[in-house]
Amino acid sequence: MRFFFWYYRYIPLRIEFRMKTLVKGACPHDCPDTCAMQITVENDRVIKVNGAPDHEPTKGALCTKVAKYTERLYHAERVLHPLKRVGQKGEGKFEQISWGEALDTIAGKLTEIAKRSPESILPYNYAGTMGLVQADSMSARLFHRLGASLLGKTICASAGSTALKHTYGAGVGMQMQFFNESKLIVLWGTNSITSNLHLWSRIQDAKRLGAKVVAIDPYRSLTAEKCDAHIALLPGTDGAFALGVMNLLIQNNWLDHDYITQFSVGFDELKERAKRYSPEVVADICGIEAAELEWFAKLYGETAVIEKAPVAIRLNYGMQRSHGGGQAVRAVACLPTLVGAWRNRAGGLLLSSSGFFPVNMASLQRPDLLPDPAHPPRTINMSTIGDALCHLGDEAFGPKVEAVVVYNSNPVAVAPDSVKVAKGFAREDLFTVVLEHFLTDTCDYADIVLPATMQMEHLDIHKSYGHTWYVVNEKAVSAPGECLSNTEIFRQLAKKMGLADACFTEDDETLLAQAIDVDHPALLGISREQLRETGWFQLNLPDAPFAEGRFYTTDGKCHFYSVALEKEGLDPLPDFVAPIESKKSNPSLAEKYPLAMISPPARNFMNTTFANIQTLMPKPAVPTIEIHPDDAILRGIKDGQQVKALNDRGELLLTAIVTPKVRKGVVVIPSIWWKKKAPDGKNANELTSQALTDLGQAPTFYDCLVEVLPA
Ligand SMILES: Nc1nc2c(c(=O)[nH]1)N[C@H]1C(S)=C(S)[C@@H](COP(=O)(O)OP(=O)(O)OC[C@H]3O[C@@H](n4cnc5c(=O)[nH]c(N)nc54)[C@H](O)[C@@H]3O)O[C@H]1N2
Ligand SMILES: Nc1nc2c(c(=O)[nH]1)N[C@H]1C(S)=C(S)[C@@H](COP(=O)(O)OP(=O)(O)OC[C@H]3O[C@@H](n4cnc5c(=O)[nH]c(N)nc54)[C@H](O)[C@@H]3O)O[C@H]1N2
Ligand SMILES: [Mo]
Repeated sequence: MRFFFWYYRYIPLRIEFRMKTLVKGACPHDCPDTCAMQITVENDRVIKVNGAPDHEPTKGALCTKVAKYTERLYHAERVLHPLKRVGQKGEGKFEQISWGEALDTIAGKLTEIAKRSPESILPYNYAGTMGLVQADSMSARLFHRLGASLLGKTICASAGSTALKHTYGAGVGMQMQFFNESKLIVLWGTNSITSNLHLWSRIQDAKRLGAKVVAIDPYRSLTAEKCDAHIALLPGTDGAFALGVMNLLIQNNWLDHDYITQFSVGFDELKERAKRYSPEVVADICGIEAAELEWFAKLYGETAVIEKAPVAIRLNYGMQRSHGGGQAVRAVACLPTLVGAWRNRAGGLLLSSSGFFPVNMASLQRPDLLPDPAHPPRTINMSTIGDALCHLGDEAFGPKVEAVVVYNSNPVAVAPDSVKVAKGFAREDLFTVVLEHFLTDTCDYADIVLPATMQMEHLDIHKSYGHTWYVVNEKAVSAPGECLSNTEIFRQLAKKMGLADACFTEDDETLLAQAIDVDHPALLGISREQLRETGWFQLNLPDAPFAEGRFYTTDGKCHFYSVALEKEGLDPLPDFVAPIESKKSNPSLAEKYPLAMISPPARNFMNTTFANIQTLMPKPAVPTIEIHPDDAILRGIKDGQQVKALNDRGELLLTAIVTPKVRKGVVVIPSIWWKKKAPDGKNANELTSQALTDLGQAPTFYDCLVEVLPA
């Protein structure tokens, strides 16, 4: 809905020329906050982007990146026309072509491959926009209809989401608006100020009301710095820490026996398992003092059980990017159940809220269009795209990939083991199409680049993984140049390919209506019209959804012991699963490459999005690596010096920042840079591996040993 007001309200004669419109938007980016935006439009141009003041999670504030959205929207380097490659793959040389030529070329190529070997076509997409309409609706229908390979969408959260599924039944937890009432908040593997700003403001409210805040993170992040305590364990050792806490909770009887008996499964088995993790064992694995663990367990246990005060854990994805990330999330997820923290709305754990949303994915994506839905095509894991594109095909793998269509993602920069990814995309016999806003590292390998609309130029609706409101995004302005929305591009492509199914003509309004199931109890009392009028809708949920069990598992209980995992031949109990690359688990590798590298988000980037906006560049605008003073001295590295980080997969140039903010033995590369913006055309993923996690087949970005040397 649009609201009109006068620019010069006392000069009504000029209203026709000076009318401003306020349009309701949703921030499209891959962030838990999913802000409601207020877009100010004048003469079909966005002149300002604000946070909606009356949307509870947003509270009128946006992060620095999105507050500057007009710089991204009206950027001089935006892709405005279809392009075809004229240089070598990777060179990034293009010339403008017409939509007709672009669609004819793509339709011809995909039709020919689909006839012969449909699984040789691969869509590659992620969360460049999280909108239910623009992310993967019309596109999924088209690829399903062709029988293309399916994509395993694992690159971000699947270790954690699989872990939660096997513990709580779904990606559900406590609600962000109650964190301000918590008395103890644990920020576990998350840098809230960077990646979850609107939760941070609640945490500050809680602090003012006397809450203690503890960070568990190998790095003294901006957030950790502002906490009351910081436990700097080694990367990938959280599972051991959580089991150590459990062991002490049990030994000291800091437990809510009633809650455990009524609402959990497998306490006795868990108790046995936890016994293996004495403070000494944990201290050794995590590289901390036993006293740190003892202090933390006492604080958590006593606050919850003796004081009966609400204790909250904000778990985020940092800790699940190591090989044992899945079981580590399971271990942490058991803690609030042991102390009965769920009884209070300000207690429990939040990793993701996305499981609360009743989204109608089947309507949007139409898997029934598959040639044989009972025998779906193979799934290619996006986290091992390097190996997949380099594979020439065999019995086990199936046919080699011959065409890849990329949208809402930048795999050449974000996928692990980048040398292989680039090598795969450089294959001369691979046909690559990229739908984009900018000429990213991935576009450089494309045969055809298609100009896509940005959020203010199309319609959408969003769920959130950090709060429980649907947020609608109305189209605010016309698209520039020849840009088309993702949905429109796939509609036109389907038409060119002669796909006659009626679903390929459905417009965005229809898709939006299909996305949400207004008859679901969580949406009780809302109509689609009202949703559009207000711009957002808070799901109907109890304040404390698990106060009396009612987890999303089949029996409504929290599964310490998971029969489902056991049936898959996996460990039914949470455990510490060591990193693949660490001093303890792989001493010979550590001899060559002794430093554990993590590459978490830089504050002003959103993955690689915004990493081409001049005013958001860090100062100095060069990729950096943070290293502990002791590790630096050992290597003769001085602050500000050029260094190279390397391992068997590759090497890259960085500027060293010598700082005690990283613990000894760890280095931090704030990410994710556009490779081509770096002096050597590389980023942190030159060093990361394609190894996967224990659960969920997710990448292990932070399970990566390197050496750092003066350049
Ligand atoms: N500004 C900004 N915001 C973002 C993003 C962005 O790129 N920029 N990315 C978005 C996306 S896609 C996601 S998935 C989320 C990610 O959200 P988070 O998972 O909260 O990511 P970070 O804020 O980097 O916090 C991760 C923290 O985990 C720490 N860490 C690394 N390894 C370990 C470990 O083994 N154990 C523990 N305990 N801590 C560890 C890192 O040092 C870092 O401080 O953020 C989203 N929000
Ligand atoms: N080393 C290292 N690597 C990482 C991570 C890390 O912490 N360290 N984090 C990982 C994580 S958590 C994630 S989620 C992934 C993220 O990886 P990606 O999902 O690839 O995220 P982005 O790099 O932001 O790329 C999204 C692209 O989509 C485009 N886009 C946005 N909206 C639209 C649209 O409406 N239409 C079209 N056609 N395009 C659009 C943007 O311009 C942008 O180029 O990266 C992973 N890679
Ligand atoms: Mo992510």
